[in-house]
Amino acid sequence: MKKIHHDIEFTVLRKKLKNTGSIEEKISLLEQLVTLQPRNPKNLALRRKYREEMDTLRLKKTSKKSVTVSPYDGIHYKRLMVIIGEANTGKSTLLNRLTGGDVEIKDTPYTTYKPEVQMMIVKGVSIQVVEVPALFLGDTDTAKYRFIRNADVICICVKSRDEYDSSFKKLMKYSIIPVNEPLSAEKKQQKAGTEIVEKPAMVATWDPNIEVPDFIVLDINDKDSVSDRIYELFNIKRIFLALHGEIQEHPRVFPAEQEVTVYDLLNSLDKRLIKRFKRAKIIHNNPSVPDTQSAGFEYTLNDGDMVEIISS
Ligand SMILES: Nc1nc2c(ncn2[C@@H]2O[C@H](COP(=O)(O)OP(=O)(O)OP(=O)(O)O)[C@@H](O)[C@H]2O)c(=O)[nH]1
Ligand SMILES: [Mg+2]
Repeated sequence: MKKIHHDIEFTVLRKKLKNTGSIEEKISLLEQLVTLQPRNPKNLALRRKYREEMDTLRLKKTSKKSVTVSPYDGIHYKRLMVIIGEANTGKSTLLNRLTGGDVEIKDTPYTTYKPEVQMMIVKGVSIQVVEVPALFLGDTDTAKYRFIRNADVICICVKSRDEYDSSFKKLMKYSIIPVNEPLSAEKKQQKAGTEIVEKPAMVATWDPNIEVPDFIVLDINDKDSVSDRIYELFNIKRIFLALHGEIQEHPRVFPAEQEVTVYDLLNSLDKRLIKRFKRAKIIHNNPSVPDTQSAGFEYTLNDGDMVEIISS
């Protein structure tokens, strides 16, 4: 008798479920439905379906709760440079110069109100460049500073020496210390947790008279000098590859301090290349060594070298 009662109860709840629109009520009805033990095979099949529906709705409800609102969340990168500074310091101007972007530039401060994401190619290496909305006094946007902590290189735009000092203080508050040099291998390991992180940095300005102790200060309009400095601060090594006689446009990138042999290169590409390897033809970037040279597995590659793999 009890089981028959469950079938009736099941039908009643099922009708209620059909007529409700709210997620909470639906979940509550489904929770009751799945605990019933109907005998009718049709109801049993339905119960299975309801169990799945309940899981889906629960998931929907929790994921709605944990929705993140930081505009920085969706920005993924391998190499990231951020342009930061107070309002109206030429951040967008520099971003557009470097990347060919078309970000809005205006006399009024705080024109850039959300992170502007662009891409630049330096010596064949792609780098994501993001203008972070202006830093300001009393700024409590922790997502913004967390994003800066995760950057590889920062460029601080300033209109005056004082502005550099106040930007520096704001960074310090979040334990970010700009440094005028690339990071050592050891320091690269520093994770963006709560501890102090050092960031290779440069200062960019319109005013040629501004000096910042210990820092290279560059002209915002001098795209080439800024690009060169960016490359230095990333501290990387590029190996260009030629496969089937064609040089690939984008090089493989390694940390500058890492020793990269022909073997390491093949290993990072496709292990099958190791098996078929006969020799490598190296075309040097370095003018002091003979132009082309034949090399084996152990040969150590330098920044800018081009490698053609001869395989069987
Ligand atoms: N002093 C000086 N100002 C310039 C020069 N070139 C442009 N500006 C002005 O600087 C203003 C700000 O430039 P933006 O590149 O928008 O500066 P921003 O730092 O991105 O500004 P926000 O996004 O508002 O924080 C612009 O209105 C330009 O007119 C220059 O060579 N010297
Ligand atoms: Mg701007």
